[in-house]
Amino acid sequence: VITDGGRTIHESGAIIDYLVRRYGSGRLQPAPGSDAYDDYVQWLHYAEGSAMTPLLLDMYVRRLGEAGAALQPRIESELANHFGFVNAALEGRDWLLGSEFSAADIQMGFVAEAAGMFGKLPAYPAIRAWLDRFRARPAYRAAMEKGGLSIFGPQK
Ligand SMILES: N[C@@H](CCC(=O)N[C@@H](CS)C(=O)NCC(=O)O)C(=O)O
Repeated sequence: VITDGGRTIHESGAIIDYLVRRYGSGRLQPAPGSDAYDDYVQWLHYAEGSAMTPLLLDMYVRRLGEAGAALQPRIESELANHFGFVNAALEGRDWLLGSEFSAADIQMGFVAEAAGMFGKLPAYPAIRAWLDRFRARPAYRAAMEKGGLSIFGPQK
């Protein structure tokens, strides 16, 4: 949640969209109306709307031990489905939209960090390489120093 100019905005994708539109001066997003913009909006929704779901289920269901074992195959197949999709989208490109870094990378970046923390990335080298690329960006490093990602524990 952010509050800006007396307005409160919630939902991470909407917050990113708000900040980019209001303060981005045209940076970090493709031209509205372009095909790339449609892809950009899709990634903003996909991150928390779809990709995070199997990661969270995996985290919670593991805590059930044997009681959750019957659910694990379905969770594993959804992890492979989503992370295979993201990995394929990143193969042969630096950023989700191609050669230009965008706020879609920022929004999806948290998914990649979480997947890394849960030890899921060895099977997805394109996601791993992309994670390393955005971790190397000075602005990302500054954000990590300020906010960090400690909610999920140490990184793997
Ligand atoms: N609608 C929210 C969803 C945020 C959310 O629940 N994120 C999950 C995955 S990143 C989370 O932090 N879960 C931790 C937990 O439930 O313990 C948004 O996108 O702003």
